[in-house]
Amino acid sequence: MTSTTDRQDGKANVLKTDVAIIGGGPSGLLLAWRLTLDGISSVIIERQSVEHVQGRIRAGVLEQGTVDVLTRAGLGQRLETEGLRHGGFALALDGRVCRIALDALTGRHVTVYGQTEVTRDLMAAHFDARTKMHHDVSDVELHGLETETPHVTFAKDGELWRIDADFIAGCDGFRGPSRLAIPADQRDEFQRDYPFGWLGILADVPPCREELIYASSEHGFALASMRSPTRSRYYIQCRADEPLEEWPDNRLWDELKRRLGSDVAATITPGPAIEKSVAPLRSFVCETMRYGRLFLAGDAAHIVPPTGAKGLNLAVGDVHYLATALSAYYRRGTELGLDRYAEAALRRIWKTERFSWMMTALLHDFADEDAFAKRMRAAELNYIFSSHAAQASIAENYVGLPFEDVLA
Ligand code: RFL
Ligand code: PHB
Repeated sequence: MTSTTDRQDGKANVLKTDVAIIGGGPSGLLLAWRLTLDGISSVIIERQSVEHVQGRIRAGVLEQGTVDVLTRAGLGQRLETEGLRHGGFALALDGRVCRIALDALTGRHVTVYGQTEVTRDLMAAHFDARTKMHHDVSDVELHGLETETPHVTFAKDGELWRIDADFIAGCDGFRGPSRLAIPADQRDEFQRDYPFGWLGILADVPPCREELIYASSEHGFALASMRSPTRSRYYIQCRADEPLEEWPDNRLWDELKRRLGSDVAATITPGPAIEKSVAPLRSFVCETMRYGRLFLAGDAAHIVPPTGAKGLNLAVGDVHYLATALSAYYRRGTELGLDRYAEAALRRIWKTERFSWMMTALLHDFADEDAFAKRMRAAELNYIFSSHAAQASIAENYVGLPFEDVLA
């Protein structure tokens, strides 16, 4: 069906579509694109402007499964030429380094390609296809989720709008309204907040190494990452409420060098920050990923701490399952995939939550950690450094767990 516009019901402009998508981040954009490819109509509503969505600096590492999903959806052209294939990454403990050889241990690799680029590719595809996207909307509300005729209302430029749809996809991140539209007594949620955050810096300087380095040091965790051969991304563990103004560029570069150790420090090229921000670390799962005609996907349903590089990859996994299920519904009239969506997605989500939690616990300094806990953490890292089996387990999770067939 094609979306139809502008019927007036007296008060609001009314849109009619198959799937109303709340949130135009990577989850919402990819879902809409997959539906478009299958001839299913959708309307995206997004709280922020196009420029704001495209400018957000977030994820950097794509699993091979994510690259495959994007490539199969015709979004692989720039990713193929500009993405950096990484066959390994390093774990460092007080200056000693252990390479996790992803390629040798799993036969797979990851691709460094920023979330900003994934978003740009998706937006470009939608602009070409003239997808209905409404940015800068406010007052988004979900209605009739338990009926067969759900709808969404919102405001834009002082006018009221209403979208009548068969389904609503909540792709509006951790703070969006979709999850909260599920009655609290019917929402099953699990959360762990960590007593620290990450302070990130993006700079147009060459990366210090060809592969990522995750470092645990007596001064706290640090990560050396990148976006391209000329753009670096670094992070340090900091307080969850760390004031950014206390971190002029020079102080941050000095701290990175201290935590990454003298060998790596010698190869760091400092430069002016083009972005600097603090992000809190959290693990969160809402197991109620379906409520009537509402389906949650991506950060709306779960958050992982960034230590495993999994947030965007999990979001793409959800969307792959949901798009497959919706396609089967519209093309073959089967609700099987929709009925299985939450349980199939959650199996992958919980395993990925475990990996992200484990990597976070392994590499960060915890304020309440006693001397014994510190020794256990060092012993665990030392074990990983010397064990092929332990390295294989980390590699298997880092490159990404396989997808299930949601229709089988
Ligand atoms: P998003 O990206 O939060 O998008 C949700 C969209 O919904 C909009 N929205 C609303 N729209 C309409 N009405 C409302 N009331 C709305 N409220 C919100 C928002 O404006 C937004 O546009 O969720 P989505 O699409 O599910 O995508 C998830 C990813 O963004 C996220 O998981 C990753 O960025 C996490 N992440 C990483 N993931 C990886 O896979 N690999 C990484 O290396 C990685 N590194 C990271 C990360 C996240 C980080 N931060 C800042 C949290 C590094 C960091 C520092
Ligand atoms: C990033 O480059 O932003 C990045 C890389 C790996 C992570 C988290 C963030 O684990």
